[in-house]
Amino acid sequence: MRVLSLAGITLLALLGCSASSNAVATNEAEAAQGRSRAADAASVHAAPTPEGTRPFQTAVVADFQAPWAMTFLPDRRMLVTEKAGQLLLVGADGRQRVQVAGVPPVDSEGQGGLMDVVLHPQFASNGQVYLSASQRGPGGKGVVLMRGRLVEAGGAARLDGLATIFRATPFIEDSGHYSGRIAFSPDGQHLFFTNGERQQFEPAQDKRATLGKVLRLTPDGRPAPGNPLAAQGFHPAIWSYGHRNLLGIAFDGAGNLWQQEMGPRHGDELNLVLPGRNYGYPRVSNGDHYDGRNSPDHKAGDGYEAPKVWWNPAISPAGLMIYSGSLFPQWRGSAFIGAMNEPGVVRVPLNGTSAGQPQFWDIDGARIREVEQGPDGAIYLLEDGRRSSQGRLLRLTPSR
Ligand SMILES: [Ca+2]
Ligand SMILES: [Ca+2]
Repeated sequence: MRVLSLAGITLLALLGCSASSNAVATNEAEAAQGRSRAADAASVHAAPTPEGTRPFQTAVVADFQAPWAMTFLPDRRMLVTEKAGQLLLVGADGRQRVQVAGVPPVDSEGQGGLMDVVLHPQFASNGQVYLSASQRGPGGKGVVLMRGRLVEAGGAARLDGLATIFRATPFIEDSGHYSGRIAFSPDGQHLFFTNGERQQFEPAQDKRATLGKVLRLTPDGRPAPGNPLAAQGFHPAIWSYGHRNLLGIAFDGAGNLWQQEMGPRHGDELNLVLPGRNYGYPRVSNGDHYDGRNSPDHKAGDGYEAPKVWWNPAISPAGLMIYSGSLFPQWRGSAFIGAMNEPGVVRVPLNGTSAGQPQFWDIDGARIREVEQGPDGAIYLLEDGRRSSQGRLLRLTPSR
């Protein structure tokens, strides 16, 4: 039985597809720590769509070693990060690829590595590329934001002047929950950067830590002037807080900011991000702590911002894209989220600031790490490259 929960309404849906009685609910944190816990409910794929009646067909474009994120260049080529630290410039057909030089070593232990890659909104004129990665430094490890200029010459590519422009604080000795997702505001004036709570719980509520937060920065990596909590003694970069492991952030066509995060056990969330709001972790969650402790659920009037959608059992979300293309006109405005524990991809219809019932597709059993919209309107998925997935880049186009 799957509990699908939408903005305050809990739907108990016994969905007609094969239930696995020994399903194991592992969130990425647990996988990294080598432990897992049996699900208390059989794993049932939500809204199963039988093969053959799917609205899309899938083609393999390329394959990678544990890819983490990707973005498209204006000329339709792609930049793809691999967890171990490679940044690859890949041809639009997936065939040619060159390793981009100039990326410093990253700490790829546990959940760490080279993470997100995003272009400056004026990339066509300034060539600026933003990367996030985990690095070692005073106090332990943390996620950092880097920026450099993509330069190509003689068939080679490099990032010129790559510099670290923001560091999460504090650094700690742990290799989990870095988050590290990046999104530019539609006006190009602000860069939103996610910092996970590093499996330390309380930093998500700590005013001075950037951990467990959505940050709003200038394109140069400084705390953006006018952030909503700075006058109350919070770190000046903080936009919202009380988050856990934020592995997707994106603006919709109306300028609303959305974010998804791996919650505690069975508390994965899709949130509408509002300035200055507290999203509750670790005080409240519709999931519960992995050590068995109860976490009070969100309820009206508790002072915490509740998720628009949550998942029980957990899906372990990764990547977030809000579709605006022409190939799937019926899906314009929908959020797409990769899923790793229940491997596949999820579509969440958005209507203004509310969310509808999610739709789930199994993609050959692959854990999906990243979701991207191509310049052609196709939907691109990067497999996680572990367990049931091979690290391939898949292209989804409408079924013929
Ligand atoms: Ca991306
Ligand atoms: Ca709870």
